[in-house]
Amino acid sequence: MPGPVSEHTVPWPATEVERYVAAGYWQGVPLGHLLRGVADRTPDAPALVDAATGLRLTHRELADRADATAARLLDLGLARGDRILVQLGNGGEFVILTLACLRAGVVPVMALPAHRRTELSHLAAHAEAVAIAVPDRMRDFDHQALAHDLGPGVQEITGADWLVLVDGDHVDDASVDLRALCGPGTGEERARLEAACPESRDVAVFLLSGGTTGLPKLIARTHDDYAYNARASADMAGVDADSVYLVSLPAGHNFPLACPGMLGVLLAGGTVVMLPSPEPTRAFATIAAEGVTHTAVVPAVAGRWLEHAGEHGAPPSLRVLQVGGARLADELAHRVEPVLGARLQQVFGMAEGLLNFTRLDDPIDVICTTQGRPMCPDDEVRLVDELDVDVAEGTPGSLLTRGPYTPRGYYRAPEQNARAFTADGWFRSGDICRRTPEGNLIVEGRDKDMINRGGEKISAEEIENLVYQMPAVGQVAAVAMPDRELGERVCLYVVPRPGATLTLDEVRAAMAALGVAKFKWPERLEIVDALMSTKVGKIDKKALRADVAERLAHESTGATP
Ligand code: OOB
Repeated sequence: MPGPVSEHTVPWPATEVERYVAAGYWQGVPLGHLLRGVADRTPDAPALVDAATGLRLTHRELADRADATAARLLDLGLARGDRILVQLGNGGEFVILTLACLRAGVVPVMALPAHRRTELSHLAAHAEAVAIAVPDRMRDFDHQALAHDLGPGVQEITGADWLVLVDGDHVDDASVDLRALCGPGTGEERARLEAACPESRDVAVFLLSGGTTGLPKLIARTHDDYAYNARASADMAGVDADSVYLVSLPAGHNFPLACPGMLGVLLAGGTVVMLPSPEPTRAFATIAAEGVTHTAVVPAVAGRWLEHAGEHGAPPSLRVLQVGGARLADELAHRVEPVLGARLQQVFGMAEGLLNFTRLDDPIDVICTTQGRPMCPDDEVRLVDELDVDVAEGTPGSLLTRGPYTPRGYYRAPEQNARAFTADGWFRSGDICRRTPEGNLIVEGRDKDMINRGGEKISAEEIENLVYQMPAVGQVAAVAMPDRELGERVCLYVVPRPGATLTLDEVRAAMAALGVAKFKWPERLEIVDALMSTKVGKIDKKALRADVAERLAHESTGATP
């Protein structure tokens, strides 16, 4: 049977725990209990709107549904501490199921709708999941069939049954109907759940790391730390009971989940509106119809929204637009307030913890040209050189951090932890930042081998490992190429084996056959005789990035390199 989660998490040292409790960051109350408390205080206030189905629930109705769903999860045989992969679109079921998990102590592993066999089978195996929640179909893909296909492989590892919960009109006999599972209950489930609620130090959710290693790592966020994450973020964004927050980024990302996202807004007694995508026409119509006051987007979406607002006008209710996940160009930042009529809040965060925000009342220059400063007075941030020595004030350095909502290690990953964390518990974010005299951070680059495609993080090593499975490939390097729309896309440099040839279409077909999320598929291929290397013989990614940038620049001016 799957082992307990706590065996493989890295706890904060006892002295830090004491400090975080004494300071009031960790309140000792599990998230499900906190949300139930909100429902008790403001039962009739609106809590959830599913813009696609029209479902509307008050805080009491949502809490009751969460309890009813939690009880049904337990009836299905799930137990506190069990893991469930959640791969749902942005809808009511995502919210109800997530809250039900928090209530029952079942730990959701936040997969993305774009994930396919490769990602899901790894996540299920690594988390030793006993269940998965998927849509029946989404964008022409049969998620239900894949979910069942994963079963035997996962069961071999866990030795437990594999449950497939399906959201949609076509639920197979072998699946559990998620809509029915998330339906109203009798109102009597509450006592049962309160008798068996998780501890506040338990793992509440597993987030996925942005990824620099071969396979994505899991980040175990506890009830205590994640509740603080959500609550303090709500303060940063000026969210209160009157706030209406739109979720249009994939809801399982930390940003729309808890920064403040769905959880922070619900904890504040506000309303969460779920929308399947940030496509501007639909998003603007929803913002106007629901009186949305706050939302979070990545820079690529902010750009599309600005363009759309320029032509069609902006929805009047929006007060705060949070932008994060990738560096926002100063030029776009300056247009947010005049064009959208909303205050811009830059958010430089990571699923591993640390969150930086520009404050709503910061000077406009700070808001538009920096990525803000840490949310918590007890966030520790150092900027260091290659030897982990602090750099001089004002010069760029690699960001290390510790704090009350930054776990001390990845889940079940001692080898990666030895590299990603220092011996005294600092997380190496891999971001190169500079600190302004006022204490704000500017993200200037990174020293991690990752490609940031419009906010979706892609590990170069993961792509390279996959491409190495192709017989035609002798040597490969995946690097970021600049892109006007998404910031970066994946470019592949390949040295073919003698006599072999390779096309981009073949690489993409191989990715499809392996079942890799489409956002990771390379979008350009350079066939070369040799890969540029550094003096010590390592592949010179910096030179390769410069090379592709130069090629693109030449192509756009029509010149040949
Ligand atoms: C957010 O979280 P992740 O885990 O998907 O990615 C974290 C990484 C950071 O280490 C940094 O490299 C990059 O994404 N990043 C930014 C940024 N926000 C994130 N780079 C430049 N400017 C920014 N504003 O992306 C995330 C988590 C919570 C809130 C917001 C974003």
